[in-house]
Amino acid sequence: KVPWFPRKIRDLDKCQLLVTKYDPDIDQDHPGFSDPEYRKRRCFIAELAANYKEGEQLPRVEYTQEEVATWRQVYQNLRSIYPDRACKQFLDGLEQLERECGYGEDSIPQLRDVSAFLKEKTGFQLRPVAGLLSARDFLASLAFRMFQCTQYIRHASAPMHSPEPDCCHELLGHIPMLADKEFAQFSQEIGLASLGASDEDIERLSTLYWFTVEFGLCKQDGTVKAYGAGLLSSYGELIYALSNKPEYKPFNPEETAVQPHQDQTFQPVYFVSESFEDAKLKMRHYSSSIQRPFQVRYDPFTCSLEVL
Ligand code: H2B
Ligand code: FE
Repeated sequence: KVPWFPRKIRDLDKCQLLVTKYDPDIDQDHPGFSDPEYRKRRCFIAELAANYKEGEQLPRVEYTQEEVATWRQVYQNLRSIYPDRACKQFLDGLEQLERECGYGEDSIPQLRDVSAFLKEKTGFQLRPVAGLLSARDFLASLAFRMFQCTQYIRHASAPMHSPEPDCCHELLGHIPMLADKEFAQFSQEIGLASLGASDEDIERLSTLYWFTVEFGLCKQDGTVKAYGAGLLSSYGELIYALSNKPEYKPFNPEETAVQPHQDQTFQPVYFVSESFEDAKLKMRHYSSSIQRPFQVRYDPFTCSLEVL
């Protein structure tokens, strides 16, 4: 039996299954666990996402001075090491965001503005999400060029690390890459491959997503650069990943899909692609090997899927 999957963009309102992991209300090790103010704030922002319905204006959040101070620290630190370590698509996207979308250290960009920016560049759009989503729901939204984005920020006591996605991770790690046409297509294709797939195939696609979109490295002009959002939003891991201390393996979906991984500390191994083009072609080949009793095609005019 084929698991349910969204057919039209409105169905993404039903793709909101949260995974309770690193929850500041439950997890005693969360940096915000013993800060009732922070937990209240998180609940408020989570409510905005929970009440959001497809087609509505994205909620704006009035960030506090303390939140902006955290953002500033993250922005300054990372911005200073991007030029040597980030791939050129990322740097190009970030520069455009700085010029055209108000990116900078002085304010946290609003999802509404960023979504409008991306829509013009690659057709990607954003919707707010309350926290960590199930892999199936998260990947399904990519099929529609929709990126589910958290809107809260990490706790001020730990600006350099967040155990869960937060707006620094989304806005600095993911968004500049989603402004690149080829990367946008790569992301959507992973999403399309996930629709109606078995739990085992979702697990493998999720691992591939992890070692590419989150922690991927690629060759550019003879050196290795980062394109993964988990790297581009973590000062410590971005330096570590390119330090020659970890293990490097060539990106090869069959092998990468079954590589064990964890999210507690830095990755012990990273996968290096020859180029985006190469990663995309290899992923496409892998995806076509996933057994499904139907084919899907995305219709950009209606933002819906044709199931053949
Ligand atoms: N949920 C949210 N909110 N953001 C993510 O970046 C994210 C997610 N990534 N759920 C997913 C899981 C990813 O790690 C893969 C697909 O499992
Ligand atoms: Fe992410």
